[in-house]
Amino acid sequence: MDELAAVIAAYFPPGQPVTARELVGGNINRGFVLDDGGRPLVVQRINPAVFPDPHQVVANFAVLASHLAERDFLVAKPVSTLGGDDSLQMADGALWRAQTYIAEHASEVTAHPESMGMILARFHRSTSDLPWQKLPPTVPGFHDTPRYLQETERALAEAPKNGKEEAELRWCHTIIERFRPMARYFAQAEAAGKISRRVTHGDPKRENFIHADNGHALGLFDLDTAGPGFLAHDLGDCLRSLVNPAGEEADFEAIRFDLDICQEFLVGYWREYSARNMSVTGPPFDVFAGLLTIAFELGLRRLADHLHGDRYFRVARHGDNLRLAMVQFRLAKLVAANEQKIRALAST
Ligand code: GN1
Ligand code: MG
Repeated sequence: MDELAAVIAAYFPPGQPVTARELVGGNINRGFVLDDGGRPLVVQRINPAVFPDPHQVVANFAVLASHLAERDFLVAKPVSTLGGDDSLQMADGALWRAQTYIAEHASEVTAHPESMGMILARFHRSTSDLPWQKLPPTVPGFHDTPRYLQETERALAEAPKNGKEEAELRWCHTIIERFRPMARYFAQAEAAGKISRRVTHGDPKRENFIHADNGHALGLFDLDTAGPGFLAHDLGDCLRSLVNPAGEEADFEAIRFDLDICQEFLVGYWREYSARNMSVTGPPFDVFAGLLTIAFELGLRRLADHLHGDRYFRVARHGDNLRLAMVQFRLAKLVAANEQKIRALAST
């Protein structure tokens, strides 16, 4: 890949050979760990099909990383090119940026939900004094559930009938019918003045936690979608990823909902939240609604992308986005079936 050679030349002095290892797991940006035997770097190509202004991603990262570092919250730090630039622009419009490398232990250790709850609460506490206006949105309409619903329904209506996916698409349709009322829940709460925007992480899934060797969470990766949002969305996004221990890539049949994990996470979150007397604006966090909405929304986003020909989420083969949509829809059903238990946990 010629582009990668140009990136290496921009960040490493000539002389030492540099090894490159591709990071797996990112759905949007391609990333590599580059190492010349000194200090490894993570470089990423910001996908302009998803982030219309990749420079905004770089700018937000600088603002948030320095804000968090001043509060001793562990995040990677931006790294400039040898020439002192914050990113590297390619002739075709793509933008590469670099950050310090922090080892990813998450897949090798048993995750510790209570510590993840504490870390997410610390992130929220640490950003409670950062005005959200300092982090303009990097993905237009991110977490605008009614918009995703509309786009998905339009794509479904235009999908060829009697295709080989007919049974799957019909099943998705019944799920959408069932959960459609949820799509407006947060928009209505905001319009009614019940919740307000603040800085959120935007993607606090299991894979985005930095872990110690013993499995305890220490900090967060991936500030690309950090910006104005609702706390309940962050809580819901984190929980949707944690309460399904099989993972979002697992087979449909393997998906389950683990109430104990949900409880452990919330114990950690509330402990950190109340111990530090965090000041937040807005009403009580609706954990159940956040969890259900985000699982449903991610299902909609995957399904729409499948029907549009996989333009947003990187997948190995066509069909994967449909399968991953069905995983989220199944999770949404399991969450709904556990509503009373989740509400009981969230209110203790
Ligand atoms: C995407 O690229 P990645 O894996 O960090 C997506 C998130 C989803 C996530 C699901 C910009 O994140 O919203 O929750 O996939 N990011 C964007 O795994 O859409
Ligand atoms: Mg992300």
